[in-house]
Amino acid sequence: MLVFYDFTPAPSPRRARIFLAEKAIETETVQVNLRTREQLGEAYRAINPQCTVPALKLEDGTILTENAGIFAFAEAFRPDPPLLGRTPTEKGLVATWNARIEQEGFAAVAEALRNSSPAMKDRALTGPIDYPQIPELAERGKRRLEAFLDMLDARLAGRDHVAVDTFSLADITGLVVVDFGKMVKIEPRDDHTNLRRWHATVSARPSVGRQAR
Ligand SMILES: N[C@@H](CCC(=O)N[C@@H](CS)C(=O)NCC(=O)O)C(=O)O
Repeated sequence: MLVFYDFTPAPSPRRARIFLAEKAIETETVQVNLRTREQLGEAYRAINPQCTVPALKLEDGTILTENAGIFAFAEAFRPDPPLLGRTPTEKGLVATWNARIEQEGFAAVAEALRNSSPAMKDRALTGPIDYPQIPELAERGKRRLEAFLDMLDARLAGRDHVAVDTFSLADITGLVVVDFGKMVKIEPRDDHTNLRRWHATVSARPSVGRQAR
């Protein structure tokens, strides 16, 4: 049995949960409580020295400690439905849009939240080393997130999915980032009509519906 190291309220493991659910890949789940800093304790460090979730332990004991590794494994392990693109061009587009959403969206929310939340004092970055918060980065992160939502709304004009014509990893990452933005009180505006339409559709998928957010 695969073992999935999770923390249900956190956005990064949510991406993996949705991906695995789309593929109907079953796992045992171990919760790692980030609120009590269990990720920094000795037991979890032995699983993932980078002290982050998600992680996925495979049947042969191999441990994948990055979402990117989990997605690559799951797509090869169970190719259907394809979530990383069907053709060379589609694979290129899905990887491109996923990277943009990570860099322009996910990183912006993380920057805003981790540099402002009192609960994350000295935890401005993930990992075993403590880093102090920089309030200016929180403000910059919020501005970047607003620009990201504008960009994604424009991309979704006349489209049902972010990267290609079918649901893909880029939609999963986009959905998780839009929901993560609520943590810094930034949500799609009323005039982000494309983004709102897409968000409602992807949120209704069974793989997403049963995930906590
Ligand atoms: N590169 C990682 C990032 C994972 C990540 O940032 N996880 C966060 C939860 S969303 C975490 O484990 N945080 C631990 C901490 O804040 O110390 C991936 O996407 O796999």
